[in-house]
Amino acid sequence: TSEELKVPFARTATGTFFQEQPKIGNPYLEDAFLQGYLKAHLPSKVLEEVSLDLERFGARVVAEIDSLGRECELNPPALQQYNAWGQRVDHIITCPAWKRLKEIAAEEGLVAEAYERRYSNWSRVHQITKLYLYAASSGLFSCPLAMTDGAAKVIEWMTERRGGSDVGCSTETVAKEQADGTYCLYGFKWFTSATDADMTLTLARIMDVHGEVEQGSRGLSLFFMEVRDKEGKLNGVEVQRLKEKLGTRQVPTAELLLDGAKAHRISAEGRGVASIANMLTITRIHNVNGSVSGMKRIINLGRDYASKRVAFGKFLKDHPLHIQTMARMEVQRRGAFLLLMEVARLLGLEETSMASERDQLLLRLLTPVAKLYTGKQAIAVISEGLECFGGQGYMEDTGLPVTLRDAQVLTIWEGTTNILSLDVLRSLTKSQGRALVAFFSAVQGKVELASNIKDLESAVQRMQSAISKLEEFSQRVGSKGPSGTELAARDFAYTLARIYTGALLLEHAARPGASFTDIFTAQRWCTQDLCPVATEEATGSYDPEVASLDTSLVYEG
Ligand code: UCC
Ligand code: FAD
Repeated sequence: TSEELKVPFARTATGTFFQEQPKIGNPYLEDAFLQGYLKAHLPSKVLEEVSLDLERFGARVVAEIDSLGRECELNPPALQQYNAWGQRVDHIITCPAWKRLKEIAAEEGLVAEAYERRYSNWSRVHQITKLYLYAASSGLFSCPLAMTDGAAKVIEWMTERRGGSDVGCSTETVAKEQADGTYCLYGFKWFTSATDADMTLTLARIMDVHGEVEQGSRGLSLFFMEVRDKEGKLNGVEVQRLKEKLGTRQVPTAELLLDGAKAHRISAEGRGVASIANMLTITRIHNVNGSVSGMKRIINLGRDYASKRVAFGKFLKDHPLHIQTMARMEVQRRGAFLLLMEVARLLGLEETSMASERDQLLLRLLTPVAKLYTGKQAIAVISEGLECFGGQGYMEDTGLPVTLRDAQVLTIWEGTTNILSLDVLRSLTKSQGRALVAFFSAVQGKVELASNIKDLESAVQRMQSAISKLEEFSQRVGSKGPSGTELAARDFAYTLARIYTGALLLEHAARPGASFTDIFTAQRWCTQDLCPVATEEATGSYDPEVASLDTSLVYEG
């Protein structure tokens, strides 16, 4: 009847209001901050080519990669242990989207770019920028790419049941030398993420003629092994089970038994841990990229949503408090992005033998600093990001919650926050303090660039005071002995991250052609992140005029 037709929720009708879905745009074109960075640093010819490539690739991320990534989340890997005839096959089945992502990665040269070095020392910046556009949409295919890159540099290796931080004590796999000089490996690998790889590099202890092995890091050597033989049969490897994980479910992480796997030793005996150092640098930089890329994606979706969703009679973007929340997320992303670019730039210099001693020390020190700090930022920003979508942010089928589940691993794998804080100390000890001298000199150089700019005056002052406090602290903490130094490791590493990021933001804001949002970002960081307590100056950031700056920060580009 006509009476029934007027009822909006009757029968198949589910109401008249449907919220529009948030969408990502071309992640290169929408990122004015990234474009500003490339313009400031790349030589003009390189900039011309790289920006064309990034614009094209950004369009491919939106049109093709993003939906493949989602498919990988919806179709996680499975393990087929036996075939229909009862034979053990241990076949890890991945979905077509995962395989397609592998092809795209090869087509785009997402790892090769770094080794072909078309743009000399800038090739790493090009590669990492491309990965930055890619990672958050890639359904974690960024993970095997990180390991491939690490292996290309040196190796890929595996954690055992006893644990993954203390590799020296936890690795039980043994290697028996064969008459032909190869080895057979026996052990249990507790975490192996690259299970669909063709080859792997792994640590094991060589048994002597009496069957004895040396314990600790010094007993470990590095081995290369192919996962399958020419007929496709597993090389003395059994896949025990796939891991049940909070996130990264797209990645086929498995427990493997090595039962006589044939392998070749590729490091000097007992130099296994030292020889994976290069890999640690590469994969940790990929981790930084995963963190920054994840932050960027949730912010992009959030700002699109804020211009579509109405609450209390206006768009979310017209509620200053909502936009202030997003602006704070964006400040974190911008700071983390510059730190990512800084380590990529230093890596590029090192790989082309153009790095000064200071650059090398900085690369060694900043890699763990950036990994540990951006991982924490990513979890916080992405968690806040889900809240920006209200209840929808919590709904699995929006594809939003997966971003938080995937972010949680960023502070665990590739070394936990504490292990990396201790690695920061290791880099200082190993360099006899020269890494810290390099740090202060690089920071001062960047801050000085900003010292004559009126709008940056108070930010520079805050930085100078933070630097002095850090210098004092570094001198004082040394006198507390090794256990006192160890207890300070995390706070110390966070402080290094905050100060270096502040210096990068100041440098960026001081360059010719910097925008007012660049200046505002540096001011914000130096007010809130160097010393986030509510100082008199901090209360200035609650002024109504600041709200329009918040909008510019969130919607720029
Ligand atoms: O989790 C994993 C992968 C998952 C997927 C990857 C995806 C990536 C991103 C995706 C984006 C979304 S793979 C497993 C990761 N595992 C770890 O990171 C291990 C954590 N544990 C550590 O980092 C520890 O610090 C150890 C195992 C590296 C070191 O322990 P030790 O036994 O106490 O080591 P030592 O005795 O202090 O160091 C042994 C040697 C020394 O050199 P020499 O012998 O010449 O004095 C150290 O200086 O190794 C050197 N070394 C280093 N060199 C140790 N760490 C480093 C380093 N970071 N750089 C350079
Ligand atoms: P633990 O070392 O037991 O850490 C537990 C806690 O103790 C942490 O909070 C840690 O910070 C703290 N802690 C430990 N030691 C110290 C210390 N000295 N001082 C202060 N605090 C300390 N590994 C691989 O080799 N290959 C892979 O492909 C791989 N894939 C993975 C995939 C996933 C999804 C996950 C979650 C892990 C993977 N790992 C892989 C293993 C990973 O690298 C380790 O789990 C990680 O390094 C932490 O080691 P652990 O598990 O032994 O933790």
